[in-house]
Amino acid sequence: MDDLAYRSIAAYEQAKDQASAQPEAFWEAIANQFEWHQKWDKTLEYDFHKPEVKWFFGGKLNITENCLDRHLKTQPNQTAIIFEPNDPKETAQHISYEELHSRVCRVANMLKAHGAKKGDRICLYMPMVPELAISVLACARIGAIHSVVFAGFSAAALAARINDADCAMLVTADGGFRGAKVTPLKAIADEALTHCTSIKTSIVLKRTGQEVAWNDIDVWWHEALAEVDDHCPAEIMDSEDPLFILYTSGSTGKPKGMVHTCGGYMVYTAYSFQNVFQYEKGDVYWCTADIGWITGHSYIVYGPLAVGATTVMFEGVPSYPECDRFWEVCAKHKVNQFYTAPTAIRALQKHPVDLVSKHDLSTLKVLGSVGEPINAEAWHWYDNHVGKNNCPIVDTWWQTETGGILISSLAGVTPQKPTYATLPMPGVQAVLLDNEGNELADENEGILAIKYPWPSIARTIWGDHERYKNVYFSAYPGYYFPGDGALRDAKGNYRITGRVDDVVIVSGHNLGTAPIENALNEHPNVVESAVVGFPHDVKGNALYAFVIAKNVVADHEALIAALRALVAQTIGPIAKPDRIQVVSGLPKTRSGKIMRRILRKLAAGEYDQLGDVSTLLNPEVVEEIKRNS
Ligand code: 7RM
Repeated sequence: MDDLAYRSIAAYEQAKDQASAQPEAFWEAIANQFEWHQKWDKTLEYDFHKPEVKWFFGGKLNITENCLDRHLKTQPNQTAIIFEPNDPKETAQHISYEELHSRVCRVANMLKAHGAKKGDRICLYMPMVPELAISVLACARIGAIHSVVFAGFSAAALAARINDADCAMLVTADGGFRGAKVTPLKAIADEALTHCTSIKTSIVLKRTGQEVAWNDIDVWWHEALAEVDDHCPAEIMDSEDPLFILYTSGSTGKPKGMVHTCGGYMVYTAYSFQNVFQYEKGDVYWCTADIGWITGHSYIVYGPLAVGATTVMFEGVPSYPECDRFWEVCAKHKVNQFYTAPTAIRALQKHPVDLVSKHDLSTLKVLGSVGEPINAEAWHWYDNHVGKNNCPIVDTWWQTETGGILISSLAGVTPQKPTYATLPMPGVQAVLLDNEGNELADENEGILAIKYPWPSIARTIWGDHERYKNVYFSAYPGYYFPGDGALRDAKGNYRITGRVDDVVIVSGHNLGTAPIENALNEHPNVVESAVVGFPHDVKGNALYAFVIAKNVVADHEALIAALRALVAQTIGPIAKPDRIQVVSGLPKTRSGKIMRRILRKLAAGEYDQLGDVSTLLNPEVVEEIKRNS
């Protein structure tokens, strides 16, 4: 495969021009670099009003042949995955492309031996160990649709996702190591499965060695694997067959199962990986995300492997055993590209800088940021102390729904600007809209929208195409609406200002406020609740819950503790509100709609920006909330 990256500003400009003049020819040339069993009949078919998007339609391929088999001819001994365990005393693993290919084929055969077939949904609820990446690829090998559920999610959240996709199989582990904690994954999965009927087999990887309960459907990974060999021809897939489902929260209670398909997703993740990070053969690249999020799917597994890169997988957390773990690992594995989230940077920035400076970070060439807007202070700390003012920073804007990075600078090729994601990638047509859906020109602020498809756009929400249409294509007909606001400078650089809907990004995690409210409302003593985000110096945003109690409670602290536990149990610990205030009422319009805008101001302590509250049904509660906050 040729180098997919534009290595100079001239090459970039040329690509940008071609992409806007002849978008289909532009993407065809990129798609032609991959191995297809059969070339496509139609490059693009789309209608944002329907909505419908098809890329490389009629093409036949298997993404794992592009991520694995193809590299065996040219670089079988190249390291594909470097696994850095949670415990630094445990030996790191280097898995070559040849070994990865063999292990993926073997696991693929294990899945098949237990009944998995093309089109089945397989839920993966696993720690960040190589077997997770291998399971992802094994599903893709046999044409099964993987649905990875982040191992920090609760039993209830896991059950809801298994049931929504009607998964036939679960792959999990006895437990997972994360910092000083051990998560009892098998026990959580067992609890989840009491609410699920579709799972016929549950394969259990031994990771921690802890005691686990055993059920009829359970199979040990190592025992099942011993029964199969590593010869597994790839299932030939249509370009538009689903590759995976990944859930992301929405503004109503139910998570949205975003569906990505084989051909377009492969082309776009490889293209964006290579261009944004300017990866060069032999470099060591590390993305610190979890494979349970889209960042891990696209930029730990598929994008890097599609271009034959060496990708680091880290099991642990930045603060274990000490708060210099990231820098220690960068030095240990001689990392060249490092990709993390602003929330991690802000947390690490609080510690003495010698925790960074004592490590040799001289191999670093590129730094990346993802998940939320990066504030100026964090940007400069990252630039000064980690990059030593010598590494371009790519601030990458994208979503679960977009599959890959849509707005970012290309490291060292296009100009960076602190706090700006900068320019759309060649082939991505971003615009700013006003509230009426008119395109805004020049320097401006408005609603971010995309007016032409790119190959990795999610094709639907699993089982609910109507919702897909309503959420992304109805507010501004003819455009894809991501739900973010942005401003644009005179040079066309975008700065993402944040969500314009009811999703709050906490420590880089996209949390819908509605499911959290639903969880709070489950408590017998809660009448109603409203959850909003407020600025937090480490997490970016934190959650503030306003709760109306049924009975006048003497002990607010006990109720608050119970509510936090309830949210952790229903959704997961990351969704626990930082603040919970018991109130006698919520500010409402006369038609009964909660005024979240006012709650956001109250949560942020911006009392002088409340605006006119006299039109409220109950203006007195605003005073009460202020008094008791
Ligand atoms: C990749 C990911 C998506 C939401 C998105 C934004 C926010 C992500 C940036 C960002 C400002 C960035 N997928 N977001 N990246 N905001 N600058 N570079 O995070 O589906 O989990 O979240 O995250 O609001 O809509 S996600």
